[in-house]
Amino acid sequence: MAQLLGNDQNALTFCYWAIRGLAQPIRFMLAEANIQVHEIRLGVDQDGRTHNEVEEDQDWATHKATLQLPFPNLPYLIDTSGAQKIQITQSNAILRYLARNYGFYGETEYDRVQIDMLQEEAYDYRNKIVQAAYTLGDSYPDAFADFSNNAVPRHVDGFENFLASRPDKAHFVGDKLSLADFVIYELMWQTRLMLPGSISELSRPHLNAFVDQFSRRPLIAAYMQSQDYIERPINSPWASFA
Ligand SMILES: N[C@@H](CCC(=O)N[C@@H](CS)C(=O)NCC(=O)O)C(=O)O
Repeated sequence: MAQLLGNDQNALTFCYWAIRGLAQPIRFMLAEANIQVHEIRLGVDQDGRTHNEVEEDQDWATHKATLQLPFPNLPYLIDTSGAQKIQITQSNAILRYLARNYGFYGETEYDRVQIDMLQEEAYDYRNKIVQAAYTLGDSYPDAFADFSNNAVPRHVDGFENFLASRPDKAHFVGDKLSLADFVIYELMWQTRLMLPGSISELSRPHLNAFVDQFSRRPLIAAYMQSQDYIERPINSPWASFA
């Protein structure tokens, strides 16, 4: 059982759990490109009822058996618009494919190097968010303290300082929206929720303004108002921080 969005005649099929997780920057990129997509959300029914962990595993196992992905994983993207069917797993590969197709991969080789570097830096930081969020029970406070004392200063200050040094503070690369902005937006938005006050006008003003500006882009704002938008959970509902 899964929740199906859009039309199965759409050339693009995108599948993930019914959480933000690794999918959210991809969903935002598709919204900003104004692309209609057939989306499959596992772990919920069509009417939105959340499945338990056993049902979740079963959802994915059953669905996976219907696919021929070379490296089965979630998220995956299938594009049937061209002569050759394109099937992609690995969220960063999906983001780069969409960014190349829809003009979010910079203008020059310099831009692309910056984008790649920022994307990997963001993924390192994301792994630390996930490590804390999925530490269960009595160990969570220590994991959270490690996250807030070490990961946040290292990575979030890195992004703040990078942005502060740029002529165009609304974008991480060049003077238009790029892949880097989608992934960094999502993680800064999560950081604000996990650690209130960590990204504010007082604490990290450039990131604070960047997050606000990104969320006011017309197509992004419209997506956030739509029924398809997932505000929470960020992580699996059973995580310590969801
Ligand atoms: N490096 C992979 C990690 C993918 C991953 O760990 N996916 C999780 C959800 S966040 C999953 O449930 N995968 C299904 C599986 O491992 O079979 C990516 O960035 O796409």
